[in-house]
Amino acid sequence: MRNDIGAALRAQRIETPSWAYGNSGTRFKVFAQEGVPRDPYEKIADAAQVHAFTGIAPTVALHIPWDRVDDYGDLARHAAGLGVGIGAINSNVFQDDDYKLGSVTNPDPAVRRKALGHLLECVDIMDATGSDTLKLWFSDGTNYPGQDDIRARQDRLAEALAAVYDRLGEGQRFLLEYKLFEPAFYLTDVPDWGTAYAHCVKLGSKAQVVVDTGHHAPGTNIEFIVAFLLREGRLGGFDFNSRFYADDDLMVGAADPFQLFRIMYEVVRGGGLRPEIAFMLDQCHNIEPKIPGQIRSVMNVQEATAKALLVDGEALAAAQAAGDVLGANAVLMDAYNTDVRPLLAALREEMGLDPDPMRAYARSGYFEKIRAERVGGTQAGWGA
Ligand code: LRH
Ligand code: MN
Repeated sequence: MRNDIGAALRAQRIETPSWAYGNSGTRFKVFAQEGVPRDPYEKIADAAQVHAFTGIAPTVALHIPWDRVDDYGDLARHAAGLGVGIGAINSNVFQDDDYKLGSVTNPDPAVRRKALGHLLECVDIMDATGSDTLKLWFSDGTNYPGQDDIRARQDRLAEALAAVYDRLGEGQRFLLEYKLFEPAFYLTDVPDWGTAYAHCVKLGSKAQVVVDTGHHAPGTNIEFIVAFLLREGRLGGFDFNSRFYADDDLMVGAADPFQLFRIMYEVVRGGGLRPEIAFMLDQCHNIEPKIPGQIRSVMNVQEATAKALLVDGEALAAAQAAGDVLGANAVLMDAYNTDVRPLLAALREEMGLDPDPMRAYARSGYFEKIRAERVGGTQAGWGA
């Protein structure tokens, strides 16, 4: 394997979400699972397992209030003791009764102040945990035309984002997440990358866009958005998952591994394989076991990245310059059709890891241990 590819793969960093280790589901049913964590400490212990077996998942994203604790410094020390760090802090202004008509865009100034208060509290938690990234997703929107004024809501949103931006400390940033629809079904106030990008550009370099791969209209060319935002220096990161229909939050690469490859190719081509870009998973393992689901997901991103790194850039550029349509496409497909599992198995052995993380985790007895220990208490979930 070329040294640069090996070095890039060893340096890859994928962040797992604390909420993927808790119970999750749909409006129809949340199927509880044995051994599920009861608190953020146990969630972080499970995330540390994913890092232990993959070697490339050293941080955990938190979600507030799902991961609220009395002492965030102690939680960060707990994580460090397990060999992981606290990643992005995710705000949550989508589950409080007061936010029915919106959070930062709500017509009621008192509700807007409450929402802003939560966002600023999340920056305090960044200070306490050493996190440098705040992730902002707003469920804000309307369900019927005329329900509220589109322009006024954008003014309110811009005002709140500016206040959060001003609160950010040295080395801190926020990532603004967009989503086409759900839970709002007529208008979402940050529905697409263009809206998120425009708000971020107005504020400054500490405001960047996060691309959640499940948040686009069917047929959207997501890798174009990635290439464009990278070129603009406004790609802050990804919420990786996959979907067949809507925001299904399935394992990344499971529904469309070719799309994930195309996205990672634009990341590699655009110089995006670097620590400033947060490669986060945002998934729900509604029916499958959660820790193996996360391990498989990290491996899916790793495989797509390895294939992207194998693209013969010189041959591709030559074919593109020559207008050789089929030749250029073939260069990309050759990389995509390369079985990278043997080289990744070898890489893991070089990293002192078992070449087969899924088998190694299954043999570790960790699941049997947590299933026996985690009896009683309240299993973690979305607390909706
Ligand atoms: C919204 C979203 C957002 C998170 C939530 C868990 O759909 O993608 O990133 O806050 O899922
Ligand atoms: Mn997301």
